[in-house]
Amino acid sequence: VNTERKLSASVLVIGTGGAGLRAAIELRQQGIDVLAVGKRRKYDAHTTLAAGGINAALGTMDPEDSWQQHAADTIKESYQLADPAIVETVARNAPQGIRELEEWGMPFAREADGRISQRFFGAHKYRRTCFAGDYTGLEIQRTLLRRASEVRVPIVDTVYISRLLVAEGQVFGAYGFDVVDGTRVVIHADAVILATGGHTRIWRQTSSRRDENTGDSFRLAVLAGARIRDAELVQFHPSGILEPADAAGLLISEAARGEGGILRNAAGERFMSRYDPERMELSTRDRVALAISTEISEGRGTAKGGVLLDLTHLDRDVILTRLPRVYRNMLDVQMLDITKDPIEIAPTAHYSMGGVWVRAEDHGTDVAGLYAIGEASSGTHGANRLGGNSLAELLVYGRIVGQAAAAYSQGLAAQLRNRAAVNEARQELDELLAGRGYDNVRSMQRAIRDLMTEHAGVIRSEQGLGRGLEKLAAVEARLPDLAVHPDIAGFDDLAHALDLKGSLIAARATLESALARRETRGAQNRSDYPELDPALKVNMVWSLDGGIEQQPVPDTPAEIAALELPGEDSVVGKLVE
Ligand code: FUM
Repeated sequence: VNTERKLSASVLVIGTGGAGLRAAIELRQQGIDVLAVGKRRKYDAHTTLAAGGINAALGTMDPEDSWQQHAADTIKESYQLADPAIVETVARNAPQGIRELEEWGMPFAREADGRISQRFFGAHKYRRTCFAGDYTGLEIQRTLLRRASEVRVPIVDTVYISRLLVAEGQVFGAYGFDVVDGTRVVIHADAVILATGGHTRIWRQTSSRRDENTGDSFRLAVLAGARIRDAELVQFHPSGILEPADAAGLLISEAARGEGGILRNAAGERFMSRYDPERMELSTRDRVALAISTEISEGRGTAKGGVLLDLTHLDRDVILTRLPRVYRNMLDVQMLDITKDPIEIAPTAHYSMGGVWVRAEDHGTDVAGLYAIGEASSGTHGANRLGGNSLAELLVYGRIVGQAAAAYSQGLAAQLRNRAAVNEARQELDELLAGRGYDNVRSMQRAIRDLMTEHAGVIRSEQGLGRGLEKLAAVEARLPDLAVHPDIAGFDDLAHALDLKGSLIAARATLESALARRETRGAQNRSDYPELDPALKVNMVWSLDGGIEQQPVPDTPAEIAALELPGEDSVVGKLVE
């Protein structure tokens, strides 16, 4: 253990995607000593995949828009499960987030007169989605990295954090290792910000790449004593590609429908007219995803098990300037020219709307000094996320959490250290590396992805979820036989073993919470409970040993509720089979 490297910072940020970077920038701007660490290269963070846009009520295209309307649309489409205080904070402050990005050089698409362009995304009353082609996340990541470098944020993007260091309910740092050479790292910090993403890689058809969104946040948080809110509320984006197998689930941005793309079944029928005749392809994501699943399961899908997204009627220039990534990706992975042929798609696990339980005011958790932001956190999206809201959320709360962690660090009377907590973290890695097992991570991850796809996909039932839990227990039982073999190439194998442990916890939290939510609401479609239950306007709050607590969601302020678009929070049109 003499090779352990000791690092320290006032605030440690874990995760170097958009959320982590925005928080770290804020901390540096406040003059705080910060360190940002990540398990994948900073130019390749998952944020770079965010495509179609970021929401803010700027009113550049539709001057009637307001932050209050943005909040009302978000709460309405969350099926009343979003925390109104969090939503208000995001909607009210999103325009400031956009202005900051502009100042830092973000190349937003603009109208001829210089206004920032805003386009329609599903279920928004007005055009409020700002964008940079369909590379919005990539440009945001580049912009934040430039700014981080200007304000001198130290970033180490080869460190895998295996444990948060906690004693007496207070965090004091984290433990991990360098994925290249295996050097152990003890990082002491007053406060820690978790920006470690979600858990959508535990489904087979997913818009997350290998080794990202593997449930790291769930594991780090619950082992530290924090809780998870609404793990079951996972957004299935309507459009992921079907093949090739190693790209299954790759996202086709909602911008494709925002720009006029049409969905058809194998018979050529524009089927959304049967599910949401008013909003059609721009209905809410949960409805479009379920409509597609229903078409497929009722035999109206294509032979490969998808439906068709047709852009061939769009102007070629629109495709090349506003959907360049979709155009290029489809040529790259399928040799398909989307100006000439439709794309075969099916729903893809896309976003963890639940995550670590956080307070509305500062995204603090149950553990003193521990904060969570971005996809790792929860409370903004409820049971159905509006596309474009997650990028807005990470900018707004990145700033707020940075300020809160700075204040916490500065107000701390004494710095905590605890040898037992460090020893426990050290021992976990020692044991994994000493293992003499014969089982392997990849096949266990595959087993998790298979069972989640089969039993916790777009449509769920008590029987299926129960079967999923049985299969999960069988995978958990294999863990003692896990083989971990770092090799000349590096310590990826150890990282993957820890990813697997995170995925096991995330899968359990998801299955148990989905079982407990006996209703159909947003992304949770229960074939055995096909109605929304007003008594379940609650968050399912899951902890490692404590099971699930149902927490009522606070009421929406009257000013915002009055702006919600008419229509019951009903399941009409969802056709759950
Ligand atoms: O479809 C998309 O471009 C995704 C956007 C989002 O999930 O926010």
